[in-house]
Amino acid sequence: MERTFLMIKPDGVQRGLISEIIGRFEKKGFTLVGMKFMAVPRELAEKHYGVHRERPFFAGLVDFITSSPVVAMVWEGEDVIASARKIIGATKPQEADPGTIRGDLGLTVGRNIIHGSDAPDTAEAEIALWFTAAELVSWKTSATSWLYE
Ligand code: DAT
Ligand code: MG
Repeated sequence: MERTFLMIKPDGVQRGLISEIIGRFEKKGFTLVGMKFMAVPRELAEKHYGVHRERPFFAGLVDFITSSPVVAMVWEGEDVIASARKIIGATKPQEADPGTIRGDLGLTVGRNIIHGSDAPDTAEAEIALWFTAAELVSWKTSATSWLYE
């Protein structure tokens, strides 16, 4: 089973979208294996977005992510990394399809509501960056046989 790292950003929390967003992944059938509501230390935000360090929007992005609490989560399921990216939608909400989180709920790239890992290697690194092994719970929903053949 694959795992991915998702984070409801400060705008999603401030706008009261936590349950709306979590509900989409729950209803899809994915399994929550870790979750914490937290203020993001600057060093963690800089590490998380390290790949964008040289981009002109980096400082603003780190300011934004550290400006207000986030919901950091790990979700599990078949193809959850790519599937969650589809549920999230394109980086720019103006380009995100209706039906996606960003397409339905967002307006601008700097306030695009949620982060999702983009590949298996980044998912593994981001899960390790945000969670300790003890903070992740391995469990199986009783709906498993109704979700998977
Ligand atoms: P994604 O979050 O879809 O993986 P990304 O990794 O390219 O997108 O960028 C990380 C975040 O940085 C993105 O969610 C919002 C911000 N960002 C990206 N491109 C931007 C831009 N051109 N201007 C402002 N912020 C940007
Ligand atoms: Mg990204």
